[in-house]
Amino acid sequence: MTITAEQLVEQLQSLLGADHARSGGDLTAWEEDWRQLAKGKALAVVSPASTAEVAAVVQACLAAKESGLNVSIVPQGGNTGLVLGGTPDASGLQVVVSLKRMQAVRAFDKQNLSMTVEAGCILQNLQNLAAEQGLLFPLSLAAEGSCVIGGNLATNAGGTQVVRYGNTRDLCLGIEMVNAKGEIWNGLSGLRKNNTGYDLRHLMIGSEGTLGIITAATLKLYPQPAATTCAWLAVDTLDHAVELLALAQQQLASGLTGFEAMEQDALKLVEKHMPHMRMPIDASTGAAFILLEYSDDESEDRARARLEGLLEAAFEAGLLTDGAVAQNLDQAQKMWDIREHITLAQAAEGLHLKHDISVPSSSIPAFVRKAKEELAKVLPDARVINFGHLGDGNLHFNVQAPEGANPREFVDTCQQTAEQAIYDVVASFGGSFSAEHGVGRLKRHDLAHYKDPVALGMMRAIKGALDPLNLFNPHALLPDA
Ligand code: FAD
Ligand code: 2HG
Ligand code: ZN
Repeated sequence: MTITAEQLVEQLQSLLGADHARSGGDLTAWEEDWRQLAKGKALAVVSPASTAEVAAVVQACLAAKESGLNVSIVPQGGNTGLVLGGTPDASGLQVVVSLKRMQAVRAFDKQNLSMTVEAGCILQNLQNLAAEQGLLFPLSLAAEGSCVIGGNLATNAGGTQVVRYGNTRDLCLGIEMVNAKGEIWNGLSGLRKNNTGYDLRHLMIGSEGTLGIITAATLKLYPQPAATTCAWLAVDTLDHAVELLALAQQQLASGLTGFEAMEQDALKLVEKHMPHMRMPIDASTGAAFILLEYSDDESEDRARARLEGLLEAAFEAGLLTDGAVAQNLDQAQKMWDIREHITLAQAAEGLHLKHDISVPSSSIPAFVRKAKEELAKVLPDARVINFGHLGDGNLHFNVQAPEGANPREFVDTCQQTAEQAIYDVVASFGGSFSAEHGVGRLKRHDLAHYKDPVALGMMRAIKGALDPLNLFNPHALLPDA
């Protein structure tokens, strides 16, 4: 006999208590994405407190699905995702499993440079925990006060330190998860070497909630650098920015921990919406600006000397038109604050189209020229807000509605036109239409169009084998067959 939606909700409430298995009432915080791009309707929002409770929730949903109820599960962390992967659709038949109550730090292993933490730990808390122990957990992004490590792993988040420490994938030694049978796999090995077959950890990382629920992870820690220093640099072309990157990589090697680029219009938007923020250099004076971070393992004096050495060489080579070096940590933080407020300034300006692309970093200037040219042919008045992680070849080539236009209407009517213009250029440079934010529900059609069909076929085979009933996040990542 089919288990009804009401019966499933009752069962979830008896498993977790009514406070932690909510149905009805205002569930906007879980049903709507951070950008307020779309609001769905959840059958229930459940907040398990342990891995065993996550498994029990999955088993209950699986039994309902097997009985004929078309229910599915959307895992959710901090709900800061930018591609609608963590919010339910409008069917009213999706159970949101929020991991936010699972915040335990299970182990902190100073000797082996690792920590084992539950999926709901807020990223910033983990950074602070490591710092209190004199160590570094380097994953860093503007949403770090709200996003949680399970969401970071599920999206393989990038952020601002990738140039030195890699993506979230590179920071994870092991995971614990609940699979589509409701079984728990404890893969929380802190081992740095383990060649015993397919690496299921890496299959889960970046799977966007489609293969299972990550409940805990063992993460890599690093020694803290002795000193970190920043410079804010003006360039007159992106060609010079890319030459500067090559010079910085050559001179600073692994000490280069951040290399962010912002075109003038992105900073103008921050000036407009956050007038209290002071630009280190007048934003009108450069075509683009670089926030360069250098970390030194020896001393502050050496950090300053090496950064100044690089800047001298860059000025001599004619790569910079102006530059400001942070004199202390407070000034460095203010530089990062400006960079990290671009997303908020864009949100304040209104709903917009995000294009989180990557190409080889050497191709960035040519890519930007061509993409702007192609976009202008189809949407001549649209405004490009371009910034990102230049050190990783990753740009947020975002497009804002024309001045005075209705942003929601613009997004609804122009998304496909803008995407096609931009992503075709991305593809011609051998790039990716999603560098770090993922695919979610928003970019499935792009995956269908741009992903290699053989790779897509193998992805479908994996999904079919691990989640044959399509219980986990069925409308995210993989396009319908
Ligand atoms: P959610 O948004 O809750 O979920 C994201 C996806 O992961 C969904 O598909 C969800 O189903 C799945 N998921 C969540 N938890 C689990 C779990 N435990 N098990 C299985 N699947 C799960 N991203 C970057 O990569 N780099 C950036 O620099 C960056 N900057 C940002 C700045 C701002 C201001 C904002 C709002 C977002 C930014 N993002 C960035 C995007 C977002 O923060 C990241 O994708 C982040 O990793 C999402 O974490 P979350 O906990 O909010 O996950
Ligand atoms: C960043 O790098 C984030 O700040 C968000 O990835 C980018 O707002 C965006 O498009
Ligand atoms: Zn980014």
